[in-house]
Amino acid sequence: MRTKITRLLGIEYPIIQGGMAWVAEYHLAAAVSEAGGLGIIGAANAPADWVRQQIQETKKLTEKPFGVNIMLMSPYADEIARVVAEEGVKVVTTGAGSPEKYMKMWKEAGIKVIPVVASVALAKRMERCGADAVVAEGTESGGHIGETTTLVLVPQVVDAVKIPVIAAGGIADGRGIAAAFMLGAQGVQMGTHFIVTKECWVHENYKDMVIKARDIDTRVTGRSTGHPVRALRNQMTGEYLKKEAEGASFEELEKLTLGGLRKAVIDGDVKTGSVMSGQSAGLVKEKMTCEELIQKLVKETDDLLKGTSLYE
Ligand code: TUI
Repeated sequence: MRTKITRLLGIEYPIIQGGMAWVAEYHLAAAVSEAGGLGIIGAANAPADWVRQQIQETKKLTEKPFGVNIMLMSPYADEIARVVAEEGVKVVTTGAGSPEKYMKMWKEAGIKVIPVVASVALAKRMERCGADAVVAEGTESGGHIGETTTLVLVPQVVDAVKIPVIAAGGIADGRGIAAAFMLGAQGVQMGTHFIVTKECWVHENYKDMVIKARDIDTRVTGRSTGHPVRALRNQMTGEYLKKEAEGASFEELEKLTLGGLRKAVIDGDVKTGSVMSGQSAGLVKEKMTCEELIQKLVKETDDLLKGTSLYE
C-alpha cells in the first residue's frame, strides 16, 4: 500500500490518526504507529510540558515515526512549536489556523509539516510556504470543522496543489479509503474510528455512544460564533442549539461547552459533556485494537483496489 505519503513519512500504510483534542494521547499514538500507520499526539489546549512528556512517553513505546498535532488557537501554540523541534518529532500537523510563522523553524529541524485545511485557498497558501503535504478535511469530521464536504473538497485541493493530499472527514472503512484514493488523495486521516480502539483512553461511555450513534446523530454547535464544532447529539447540544437559535451571546454559549470535552473523555459524562465525533460514527460498530483496525482497513481497501494501478 505504498504511496507518496508512506514514502514521505516512512510508514507502512497511508493511514494517519487524527490529533483529537483530549483523546489522542500517547498510548493511542504509539499503538497506531506500531501498527504501521502514523500515530499523532493531540496537543489541543494542553500546556507545553504535558506535550513534551507525551512525546517522551511515545518514544518509549515505539521507534516508528509519530507526529504531534498543534491546535493553533491554543495559548501554548508558540511554546509547543518549539518543543516539537527540540524533541526531534518527525511530523507535525496543525489545525484551526495557519502555521506560517513556525514553518522556517520546523523546516530547519527537519520536520515534515502537514497543515489540516478546510479550503482550497488555505491549501494553496500552505504549499507556497513550504508544507510537505496537506490534510483536506471535510465537514463530516468531528470537532472544529469547515463548510465543504470531503467528496468535493478533496478533488479541488488535489487539483490546486502539487504536494500530496491526505483526505479526512467521513472515512471509517476500506470503502472510504478507496474512495479517497479515487478522488486523488495519497492517504487518509481518520479520527472517529480510533476513538473506540482498545488503546484509546477515553471513558467507555464515550466509546459506547460512538458505537450506538446512527447516521443522523451528530450536531454542529457554534455556527453563529464562527467556531462550528461537530459532536454527538446530547443534552448539551440540545440546550446549545436552542440558546443559539434564540440569539444567545458568545459568553452565554461558551458556558455550556467550557471543559465539556474533558467531562466527556475523562469523567464519562456524555449527557452534559462535549462528545466530539465525526459523522462516520454511524459506520463504527465495534471496539478493536489499533492493529486489528488497521489490518481490517488495509484488507478492505486492498480487496477493493486490486486490479487498479494506484499503488507505487
Ligand atoms: O482543528 C481541527 N479540529 C479540531 S480542533 C479542536 S479543539 C477545539 N475545542 C473546542 C472548540 C474548538 C476547538 C477540535 N477539533 N481540524 C482542522 C481544521 N482546521 N478544521 C478547520 C480548520 C481551519 C479553520 C480555519 C483551518 C484554518 C482556518 O483559518 C486559517 C486562516 O488563518 O485563514
